[in-house]
Amino acid sequence: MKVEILAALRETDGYVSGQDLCEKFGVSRTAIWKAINQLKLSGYEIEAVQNRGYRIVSTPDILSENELRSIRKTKWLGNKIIYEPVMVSTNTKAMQLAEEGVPHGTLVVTDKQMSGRGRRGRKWETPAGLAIAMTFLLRPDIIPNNASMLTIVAAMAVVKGIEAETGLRAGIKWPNDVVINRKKVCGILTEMSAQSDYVNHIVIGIGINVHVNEFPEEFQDMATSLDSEYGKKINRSALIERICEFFEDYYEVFLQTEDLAAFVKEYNSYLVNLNQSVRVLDPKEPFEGKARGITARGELLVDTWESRRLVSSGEVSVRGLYGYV
Ligand code: BT5
Repeated sequence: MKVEILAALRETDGYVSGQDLCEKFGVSRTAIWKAINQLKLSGYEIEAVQNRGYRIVSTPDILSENELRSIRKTKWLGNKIIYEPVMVSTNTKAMQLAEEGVPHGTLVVTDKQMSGRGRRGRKWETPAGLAIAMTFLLRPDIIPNNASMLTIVAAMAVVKGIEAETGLRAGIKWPNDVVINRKKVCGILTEMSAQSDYVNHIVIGIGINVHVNEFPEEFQDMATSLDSEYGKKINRSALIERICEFFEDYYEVFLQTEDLAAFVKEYNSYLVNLNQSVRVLDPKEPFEGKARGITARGELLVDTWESRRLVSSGEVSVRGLYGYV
């Protein structure tokens, strides 16, 4: 009932009378009063005024299943929400849950990852209470080769979510880093369980530095957080909800063609590498050139002095010639 009470209080800017809440949920005034007190104990500031009722004054920046459910506007993403304060990794958890049969659209969220993962065995830092670490579990009917394009779909949803929530215009460093002022604010890791021609499930993990203000030395020059770029505190649940809404819409568009044809233009408008000199860290043969945007399959077009090359995301990283971007 706490979820429903929160949602009811949010429906209006003014007060909701205790009587209305009793009638709506078919419970006693005492039951409502108890639920409101529990919400207060979890950090919600709720004002109670005689003869007027209850009003929500402020929402704490806590991640919880109740909070996420009470603000949820999506159709299917987050139909099931798994929240735990600490997880090894939301991607690992989502993979396990997928094997256990949890439905398409499940959202896995934590406050702290003990062993968050980046690509190719790298680490991802998620300090307690300061970041977003979440994973979408999907069971799409697509061919496995097309799955990596979903990383790009997710990166766009993150950029749009950040913009909607803060007005900040983030960019994307191909393929999966969301950056602000040339520093990384978000990383995305897509993993899959598949047969040769059939996807069992895909998990898309998104890590965002929200309030983090200290980073390990090895990447402190390359990393930033939303709060420090925005200059104000951002509510993590609200941002999660925004990103989910954008992802859901984009994902449905993606499924129509199973490629990024509909997104190329918009993605390229976010691409911080566009028309920049880049170094392609191909393990076999690194090379340099000018990045010219992505193809409908998500590959990066790079013009070298002699030819145009297509770079696919599985194999390589791209760096600016003089730094991370
Ligand atoms: C990524 O890898 O950027 C993908 C990160 C995905 C993290 C999410 S969190 C939820 C889900 N569960 C998981 O276990 N993972 C996903 P990559 O492009 O390989 O970048 C990794 C590199 O980024 C590291 O080697 C560090 O240099 C740097 N890094 C690590 N933590 C960072 C942070 N919090 N902010 C900025 N950079 C970071």
